[in-house]
Amino acid sequence: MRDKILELLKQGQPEYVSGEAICQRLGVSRTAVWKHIQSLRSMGYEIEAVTNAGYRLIGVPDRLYPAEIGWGLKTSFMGRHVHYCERLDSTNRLARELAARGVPEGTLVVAEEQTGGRGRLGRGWFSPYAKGIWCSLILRPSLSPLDAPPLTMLAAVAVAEALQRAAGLKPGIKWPNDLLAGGRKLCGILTELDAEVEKVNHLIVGIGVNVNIAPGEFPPDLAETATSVLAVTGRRASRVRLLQEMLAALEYWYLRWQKEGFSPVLSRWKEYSVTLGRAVLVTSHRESYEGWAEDVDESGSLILRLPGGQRQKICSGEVSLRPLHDQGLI
Ligand code: BT5
Repeated sequence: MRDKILELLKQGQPEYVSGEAICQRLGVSRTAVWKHIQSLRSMGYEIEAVTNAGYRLIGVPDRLYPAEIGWGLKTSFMGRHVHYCERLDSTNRLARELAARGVPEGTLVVAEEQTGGRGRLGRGWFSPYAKGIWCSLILRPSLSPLDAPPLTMLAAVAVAEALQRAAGLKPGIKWPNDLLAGGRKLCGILTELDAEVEKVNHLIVGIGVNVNIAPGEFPPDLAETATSVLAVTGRRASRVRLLQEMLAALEYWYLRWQKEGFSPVLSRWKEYSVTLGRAVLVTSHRESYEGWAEDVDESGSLILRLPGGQRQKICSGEVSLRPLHDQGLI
């Protein structure tokens, strides 16, 4: 009911919507409307109430409320079911639980703050309150676990496009799926699988985007390596708008990938790549390789040209980009 009242106020903007009209449209009493208006105000909505005119929405809080995400969202299933939490240990952890309970494909878990945000290999993810997008999506593609890596690259492409559309910032993608701006990390993606030998049951795509974190707000260990939309552009960006663009781009590429395979995603990925054509150091399991990042193949693996001339295929690992001045490129 509260969200329906909010919708009427949004539709009415910038005019007043009379209390009477709300009562009639929704079949509730004046007192009930008043209670919901109070509840919206306590959530941070600014609503003017004027006798004989009605209610007018004049300010929307900077929160990733489901009603905000849904307003103007251009997807058919991605992000159509939202689990919102103000504070959560990890959106990936909750998404996993929900996926096991059978929630629909495209369900989104989003938190204003994560107290135990996770990176890969047990690392942490800094996720301060209302300053980023900390979210996880539940997908149920029919594929074998071996074919999952391209989906993470697909997510990186979608977030890169969304950043361009919503914040006017063109990030680079470092293989396989870190988004960088000015050489610093802007977004990280953590994909977790629940699979049997032959078949993926569900996949959790966890995405963390630093949006309105001021440069001085990063903890010391990230001060030199992390960045945010605010730090790069000098402007605060709308997290709701950015998330809506992310969901739209994710749905677009996910459907396209199901119809046409990985090829179109890979070409788009290459347009954003800051790894290919550069000297890199790759640490993979216990081995590390230095070489020239030559290509990414149809399975999402990185193809390195080693100093001896042989090619080395790498399925997973960490890439350090060698500074351009060490490569004689600048
Ligand atoms: C990642 O791991 O880049 C994946 C991060 C995924 C985070 C999202 S947030 C929503 C969802 N729920 C979760 O619990 N997680 C996902 P990795 O490549 O392992 O990078 C982790 C490393 O990045 C850390 O060890 C830090 O050095 C650095 N780091 C931590 N927080 C950061 C931040 N906010 N911005 C940039 N770098 C960060």
